[in-house]
Formats: sequence, C-alpha cells, structure tokens
Amino acid sequence: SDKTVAILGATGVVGTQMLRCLEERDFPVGKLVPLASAHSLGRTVTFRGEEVPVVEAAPEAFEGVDIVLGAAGDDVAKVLLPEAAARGAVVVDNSHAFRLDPEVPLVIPEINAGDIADHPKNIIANPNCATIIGLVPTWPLHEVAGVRRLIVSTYQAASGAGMPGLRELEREMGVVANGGEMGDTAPFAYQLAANLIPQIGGFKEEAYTSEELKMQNEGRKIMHLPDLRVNCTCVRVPVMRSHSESITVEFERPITPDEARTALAAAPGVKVVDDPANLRYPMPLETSDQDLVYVGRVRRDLSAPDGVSSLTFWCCGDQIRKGAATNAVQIAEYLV
Ligand code: 2RA
Repeated sequence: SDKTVAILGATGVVGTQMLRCLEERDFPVGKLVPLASAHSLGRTVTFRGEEVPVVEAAPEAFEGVDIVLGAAGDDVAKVLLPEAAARGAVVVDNSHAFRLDPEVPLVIPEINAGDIADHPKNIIANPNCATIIGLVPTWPLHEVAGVRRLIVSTYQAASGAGMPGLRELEREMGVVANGGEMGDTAPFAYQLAANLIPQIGGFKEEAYTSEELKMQNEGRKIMHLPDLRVNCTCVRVPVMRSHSESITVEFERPITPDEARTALAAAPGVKVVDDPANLRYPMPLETSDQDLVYVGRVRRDLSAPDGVSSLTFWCCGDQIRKGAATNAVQIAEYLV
C-alpha cells in the first residue's frame, strides 16, 4: 500500500537524486514530505510532475511518516532521525551517524539484504559511497574464493562533497581553461582542477583519514568478516560524479582472472567491461548517471608472494546514485 515518505535533505544533491530514484522505480509513495533546513523554506521540489513545497525539518514534521530517507549530514541525522523513529517511521539514513551502531543494520542489498529485517531502532544505515562501489564487485569474488585482505586506492568524484563540490570543480575548470583568479577553493582544502587531493575527511589513528577507515570498518560489518584486513587510500580527483577504485584482493583460495570475470558477469549490480585488446575498461564518464558498478582490468597480482592467491581489478560507479540515493531506495523497497 502507498506510503508517506519523507526525505530529510530533499534539496541537496543526494536528496534530489532520491526523488528521481523514487520516480524511476515507481516506489509506492502516497504522500511526499520533502524536509530541509529553514534556509530552504519557500522552495519546492518536483516530484511526479508536481511542485511540492519544502517543509522545515523538525521532530513534529515526522508525524504520520512511514519511511524516511536521510540525506542530511551526520549532525542533523543524529538529532532528527531518532525523533522520526520514535514516531514510528522506519529510517534509511545515508549519513555516517549510525553506520557502526551494533543495533543498526548497514546494508548493500546485493550483499546483505538479510540484515534489513532486524532494525530494533527503526534505523537502517546506508554505507559510505566508496564502500558501496568497492564492495559490490568484491562480494561475488568473496563468494568464490573467500576475501582475506583488501588494498584499495580510491579516485573520488567532486560530487562526494555535495552540490558545493560539483559547483566548485566546474568553476575551477573554467579558471584553469580561461585564466583568472582561482580564489577560495572551498569545500576543498586546495584547488582540485588539474590536481589530486589525498585527503577525504579528517585524519584519525595511524595517519589514516575517516574516509579510509570507513572501508575497513563498514566492510567488516556488511560482509560479516570481522577479521577482514583493509588498507585504503582515499583521494579526491577532478571528476564530477563517479568514484573509481583500484582494488587488490587477497583470497583464502585460488581464483583466476577468468573465474573472477565469470563470477562478476553473473553478479547483481555489476557490469564487466574488460577487453584490453580493444581498449575497453570502465571510465567515470561512462558510469555516471546509471546504477551499475563497472568492473575491468581484472588481472593476477604479480606482486603476490608464492602461494598467496591475489587479484587486482578496477571499478567505477556513480557516487550519487549507487553510491548513495539508489542504494538507499533499494533498501527502502524491502520495507514496503
Ligand atoms: C565523499 N564519501 O566522497 C564522502 C562523502 N560522500 O566526500
């Protein structure tokens, strides 16, 4: 039956994409409640051809809401989403606020949809975008040969910093192309155009960033592999909205590149583009604005010690869609 669906952060880049996903997937929305902060008041969002006025995000706004899609930052999520849950809504939250809470399932439907049902706090967490895009292709390989260790380098799009990130990269590319003052580069610490920034999030233990530690901590929870070893380096790159990742996987059991490609081709949410003879491999320009994770450059890890089974692959996926909005709506589909 139709549901009353609220989107917290409805005017942001992820919130806006959630509206598109609800439309495309014909989600049973009886009533839409687009929530945003006070400075978005007076705005409307377009949904199924109608202009729906934005409502100020406040605890009472969740009265009568069945499902909440959280697309706001950690601080707002921490304060408001438990208020929604307390009023009987089930929340799918894209922030990091509840991801590691043992009473909150952290879900990529292609991997652990079975975890959705047990949500005692009425909150289900959507993983970090880089985690989703890296694990969707890793999981089918785990099912064949048992994953023991991941060495990951990410190439993360500007959209990970939201609409401000997208707008700043566009602006900077214009300055690089046409000259002029580069000026303030917020939300990035440094100029991103024609550059790479090896920092996403704050620095934590052992000089790893919060973004890099997410891959390890979220990966262990999603794949139910508490001993999984992950070494991750997260880099911001001058790309608009697709994240790319180079991943080396150490396995418990032997697996050849052909066996890996066969498993990947059969895996949900994955598209194999791996034909070096014809210069075919995944690139961000072709993975943007669609929901699959493209995988290619699958090859044996020639650096692996004797007797160690290890492969390397490259993958690209849309950060706003599968990395955030689509994955959240896919989780919500299990709630209706
Ligand atoms: C980023 N994953 O790319 C973080 C948050 N979306 O900035």
